[in-house]
Amino acid sequence: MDKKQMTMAQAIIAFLKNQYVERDGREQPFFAGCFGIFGHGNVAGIGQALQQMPEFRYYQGRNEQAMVHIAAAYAKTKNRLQTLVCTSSVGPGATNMVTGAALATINRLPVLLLPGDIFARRNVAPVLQQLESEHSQDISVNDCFRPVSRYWDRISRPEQVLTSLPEAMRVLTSPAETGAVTLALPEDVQTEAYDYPEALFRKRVWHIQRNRPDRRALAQAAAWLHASKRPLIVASGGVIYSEATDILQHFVEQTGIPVGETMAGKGSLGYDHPLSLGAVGATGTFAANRIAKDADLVIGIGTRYSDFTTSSKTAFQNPAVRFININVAEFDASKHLALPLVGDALVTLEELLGLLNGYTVETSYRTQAEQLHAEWDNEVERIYNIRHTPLPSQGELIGAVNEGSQPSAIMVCAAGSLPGDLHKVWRARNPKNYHLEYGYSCMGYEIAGGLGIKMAAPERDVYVMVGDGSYLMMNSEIVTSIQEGYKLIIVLLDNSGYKSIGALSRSLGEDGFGTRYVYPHNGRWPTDAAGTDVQALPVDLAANARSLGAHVIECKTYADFVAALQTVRTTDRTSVIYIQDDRYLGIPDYEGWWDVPVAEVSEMPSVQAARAKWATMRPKERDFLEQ
Ligand SMILES: Cc1ncc(C[n+]2csc(CCOP(=O)(O)OP(=O)(O)O)c2C)c(N)n1
Ligand SMILES: [Mg+2]
Repeated sequence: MDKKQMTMAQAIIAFLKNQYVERDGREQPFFAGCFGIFGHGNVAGIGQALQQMPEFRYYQGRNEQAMVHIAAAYAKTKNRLQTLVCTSSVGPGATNMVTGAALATINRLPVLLLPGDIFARRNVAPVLQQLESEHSQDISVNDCFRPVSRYWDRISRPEQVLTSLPEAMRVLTSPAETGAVTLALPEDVQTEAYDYPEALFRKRVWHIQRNRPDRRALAQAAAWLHASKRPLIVASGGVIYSEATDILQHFVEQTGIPVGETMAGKGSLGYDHPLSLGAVGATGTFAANRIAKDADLVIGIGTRYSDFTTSSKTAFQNPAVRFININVAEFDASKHLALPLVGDALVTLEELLGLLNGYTVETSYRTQAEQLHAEWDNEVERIYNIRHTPLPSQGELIGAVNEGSQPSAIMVCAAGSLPGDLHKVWRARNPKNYHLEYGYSCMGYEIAGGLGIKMAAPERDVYVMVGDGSYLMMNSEIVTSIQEGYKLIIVLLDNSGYKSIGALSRSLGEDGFGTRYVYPHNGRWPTDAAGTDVQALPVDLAANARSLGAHVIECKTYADFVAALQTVRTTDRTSVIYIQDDRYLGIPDYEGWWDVPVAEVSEMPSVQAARAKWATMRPKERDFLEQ
C-alpha cells in the first residue's frame, strides 16, 4: 500500500478537500473551505496545513461563534449538500464555537469543527488557557462540545483520523443524523507526522440517499387520508432540504389539502397559492391556526414539532386528531405518537400520492381554506400599509423590504420580535426567500448567517434583518463581508432595546423590566411605566456600522426607508439601512399561544393576573396519547 508521510493536520485537510457528495446525479465538493482564527492551539497544525494547501480556501473570521454561524447558514442555503470547516485555537477560541455547534445541531445543519486541544503528551501542562481538573487529565474545555455535537472525538494519536474522518463524513452527510461534528485536535498531535495510506486522500463521493418508507405504513397512511375530512399539512425544513417543493405543490393541488408552514418550512409553498395558509403555531396566521384547531389529520413533513409550531401543544384541539409524520429521522417521525413514514420527503410524497387513487378533500373544506387564505392576505396588506408616526411600525418596514427586494432575494433573521412578525407577514416568493434560524433563535446569527448565505448564493441579494440588540451582540462579520467582497444589505431596526422580551415581560405582568436601553435611574431600572421619562444611551449604531467599513444610510421616515432600499441595490459593498422604529406597536397574535410559565406566587397584582390567564391555557396542552 502506498504511504505518504504527513502531519495529522495536513492529513485532515488533504482528506477534506477530496470529499464530494452526490444527490440526483449532481456532484459537488462537500467542503467549500475553512474559516479560522489562529492561536497557539492551531497555528502550527491546521494553520500550517491550510497554508501548504491553498486550493482548500482559508477564510479569516472575527469571532469563532460567528464562523460557525457562517458555516451553518452556508449549509442551510445549500440544502445541507455543502458546508464549511471551522478551526479554532485551544481554550476560549474553542468554547466560543460551542454556541454555534448547538445552533447547527438543533437546526440539523452540518458543520465540521476543529478546535485545538491541550497537549496529548501532557508534560508541559497546564498549557496557556488549559482548564485543569484534579480528578482527571483526560478533560479539557472541548468536552463541552459533546452534548452539542452529533459526533465527537479527540484525536490523541495521528492514526486515529483513519477511522474518525470517515465517521465524521458519515454523520455530516446523513440527512437524519447531521449536525455539528467536532474533532478536538491536541496541539502537539496536529503537528506529528505519520505514514498515512494514500487511499485516505482519494476522491470519495458520498451518495445522499432518498430513503423510502415502510410499505405497510404507506398503505395505512393512504387509508387514514381517505378517512379524513379535515386534513392539514404542516410543511417544515425537510420539504426544502429535500427539494420537495414542486411535488408538495402537486400533492396539494391533487388532494386539496391546505398547508401551514413552520419557521424552517416557510416558502415550501408560494405565499400566493390559494391553499397556502401561511405560518402555523404560536406565530401563526388565523388561517392556519383555525384549520389546525379542528384538523382530524395532521401530515407533518420534515418537522421537529417545536413549541412554536404546536402552540405549545395547544394548536390541535380536535379530540380525534392523529398524525402522519414524513421524516428522514425516526425520532421526529414518531413524535405525537404518529404513524411514522420514515423517509425522504420528495420520494415519500410521490409514493403516497400514487396510493391515494384520486382522493380529494370535500369542496366545502377546500373553499373554507381558500377563503381563509384570501382573508389572511388582506390582513397582510393592512399591516404593510400602516403608516405609523412619529416612528414607523415594524410591520410596514417588513412590507417595504418584501416589496423593495427581488423575488429571488434571501432574507435572513434569527431573534427578537422580527422572527414572529416575519413568520406571519413575510411573503415568501421562493423556497429560499425566507431564512430563519429559529431552532436556537440565537441573537447574533443574523449578520454572520447573512455572510454564509451570500457565500453560498452570491448571485442573490441577501437582506439581513436585525434588531439593535442582536446587532450589538454580534456585528463583527460586517468586516469579513467587506474583506471577502460579499455584499450584504443589512436592515437595522433600532427600538432602543428588546421589543420582543419587553412585550413578553408585559404579558407576564413584569412591565418590560430590564428590556430598555436606558440609564438606570437612582440605581433602579426604568420599566415601561417610565414612558419617555428616561435617559437614552449615547450609542450611535449607524456610526458603528460606518466605522466597520459599511456604506450606511440613515432613515427617519417610511419614505426615506423605501428610497434607501432602492439605493442599496447598486451600492458596491455591504450596506446598512438604519432606522428607528416603534417599540410598542406589534403585529397581533392570531389565535396562537406560547407557554412561558408565570410566577405561581407574587406580591405584584399584574403577575397574579398573568398567572391566572396562563392557568386557563395550560390545561389545553395535549399529549396525543388517545390515538
Ligand atoms: C444569545 C441570546 N441571548 C438572549 C436571547 C433572548 N432574547 C430573545 S430576543 C431578545 C432581544 C432581542 O433584541 P433586538 O435584537 O433589539 O430585537 P427586538 O426584540 O427589539 O425586536 C433576547 C434578549 C436570545 N434569543 N439569544
Ligand atoms: Mg431592539
